[in-house]
Amino acid sequence: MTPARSNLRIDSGRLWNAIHETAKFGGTPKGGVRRLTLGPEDKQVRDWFRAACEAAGCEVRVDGLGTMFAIRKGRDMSKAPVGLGSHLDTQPTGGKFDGILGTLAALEVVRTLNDADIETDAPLCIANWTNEEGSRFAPAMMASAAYAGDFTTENILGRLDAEGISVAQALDTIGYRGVDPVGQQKFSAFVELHIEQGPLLEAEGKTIGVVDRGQGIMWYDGRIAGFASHAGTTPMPLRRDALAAFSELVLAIEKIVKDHGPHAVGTVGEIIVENPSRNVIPGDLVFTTDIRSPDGKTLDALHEAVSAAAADIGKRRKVAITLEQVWRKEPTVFNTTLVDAVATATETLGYSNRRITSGAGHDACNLATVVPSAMIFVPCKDGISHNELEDATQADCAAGANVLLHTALSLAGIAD
Ligand code: HGY
Ligand code: MN
Ligand code: MN
Repeated sequence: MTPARSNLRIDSGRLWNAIHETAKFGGTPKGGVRRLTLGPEDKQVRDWFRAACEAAGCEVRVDGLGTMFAIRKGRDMSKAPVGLGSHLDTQPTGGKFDGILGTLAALEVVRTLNDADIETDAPLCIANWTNEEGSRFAPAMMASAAYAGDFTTENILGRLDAEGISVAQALDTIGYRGVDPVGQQKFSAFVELHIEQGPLLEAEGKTIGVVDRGQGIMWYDGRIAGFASHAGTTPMPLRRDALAAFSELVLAIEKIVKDHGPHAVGTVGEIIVENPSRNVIPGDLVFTTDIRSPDGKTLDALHEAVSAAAADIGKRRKVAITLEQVWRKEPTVFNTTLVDAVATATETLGYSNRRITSGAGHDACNLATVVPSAMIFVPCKDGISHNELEDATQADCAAGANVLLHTALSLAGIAD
């Protein structure tokens, strides 16, 4: 690569401005972003993203699950593009960087190549994957999972949110149900930049995480059926209290996961008591659970132990506990050639770095099952994410985007 090319850097201020400009779509008083997938705020950011990509000379296409693909032409259009990007949807109490950094850094790569009048040999393609977060519709990384063949498009279109609205209806409401079949857009490789969403890089003073693995994930839908009765007249030994049973199960899950540690985590993030009332013993409730480990056998052991605990608690408390595993994502091993390309770009740029396993799931983890894929991490403040306090520095975002730029150039080649 000529010295001029090797000295190429993204425009840090432009990337930083784009991150903060899009943060207004769903911006919260606490400085976070609430942009649930396929809602009105997601439409706003999608429209912004489409306009920005088209202004940068990309052709924007949308597939049947709303995933957006912005293609920057290369010299040889017979070659499959190098994929970049991430997601623009957020958690209910999300931040400005989760997903957004990777998607806007990919746009910044295109803008930088335009400014430098550099044509790549293979085309580039920025992806904005629909519903990475999985908060409104399950599972997480939903559209990239369908792209990877884990679910049919029809199955995903029929998924319902808590109000009974389907993915199909939500896509139609915001006008992002595209005509391209899911999976039509091919890639020669896919590289995703993301904040670490954990504490390691910051604690070790490292600028870049060269991601070589990702945790496996299991999601459960749970239900407990006890018996609603009078809070004042029902003797304690006769109660079939669904909420008391749930409470015991939550602590049992926490203990089981800790006993399988240190590389296992478990969370019960949602519970809804049906027809709650202060003076009625809870009869019925539903809940969800998220359990993860980088090791597939540990996932199996966790599944067995948690299922046994639910059965034991249900029997002792005379309540019916159902724990349905609704999603299992196997642990990810990223493509070594691509991981090495990220490492080479990072070393050439002189950024401190370390290999790292991703605790969070990402679209690149799904892509990795069908396309050579890799990820780049940058630190986030105090390792906080999925929280309105989520924060990162302009310098680290720029560093990550520069690694993305030079990794993309090494993979796509430059047309001389
Ligand atoms: O759940 C995850 O790991 C991702 O943030 N959706
Ligand atoms: Mn994310
Ligand atoms: Mn997230």
